Amino acid sequence: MHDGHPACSAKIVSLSPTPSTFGPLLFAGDIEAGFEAAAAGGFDGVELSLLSAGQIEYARLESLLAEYGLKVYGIATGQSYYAEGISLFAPDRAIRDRAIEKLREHVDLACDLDAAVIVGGIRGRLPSEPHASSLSAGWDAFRDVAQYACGKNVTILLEPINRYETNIVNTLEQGAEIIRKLAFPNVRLLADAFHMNIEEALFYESLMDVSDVLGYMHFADSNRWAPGFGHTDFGTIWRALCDMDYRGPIGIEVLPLPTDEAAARQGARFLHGLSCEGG
Ligand code: LER
Ligand code: MN
Repeated sequence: MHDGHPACSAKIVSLSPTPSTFGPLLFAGDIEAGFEAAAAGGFDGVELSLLSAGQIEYARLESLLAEYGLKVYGIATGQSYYAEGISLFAPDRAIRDRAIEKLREHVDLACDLDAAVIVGGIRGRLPSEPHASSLSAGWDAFRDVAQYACGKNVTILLEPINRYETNIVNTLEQGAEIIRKLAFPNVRLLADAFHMNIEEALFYESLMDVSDVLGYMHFADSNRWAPGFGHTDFGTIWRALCDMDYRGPIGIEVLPLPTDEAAARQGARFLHGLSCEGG
């Protein structure tokens, strides 16, 4: 059951079925090893980072999920930008259209898996001073995907990302503002502790201020290692999640350091150690 306080939130770990240029994914290229570690760590499920929806054979995925007793909670889509330069805010319309098409395919897959689709890295990055026209075309593209997902009852997660990776939505408040303005029932905010550590002035206040739209968390420490391996103040983050009665998934999205296995073990240990009495 995952409908109690945040200590009962679904605990998940981010994996990639293929080797990836995007770093914070465990067992990249060996999905079975990832599932085995997720099950051994007592995770409820996984987030899959995919270059495209067709990258993983559905029947094999279903059988692995059944075998290890796991569920896919989220599909991460940023690899399209990092590996292929395909982004939702690209000034070139043909590239934006390609991003929309890819995201629609991710939505179809997510619909079958009862998972959410993350729009983070795939937003891309605009030339130094974002032009109003590119921004508005990008948000039109985002709206197109959100509308399509709405028809399929799939949640779209907008993830603010730090300034060194994108210049389109860095802070939680910027993300929340857009979500409130667009007013789709299926668009929620994904807060990643790694990006928050760079962009937010205060963990507690920034989270409480977006509690109306928050739907998913990524936990990674200040160095993007598993929580507990860096200096991020997770006690304060956890206090906010408890105070707002957060119930969404909590994912470990971390670098495979010192090893994939050690990162997964630490992520699991950390999540299992959280309670609403102390954190
Ligand atoms: C993805 O979840 C993320 O956190 C970004 O750094 C890149 O897409
Ligand atoms: Mn993230």
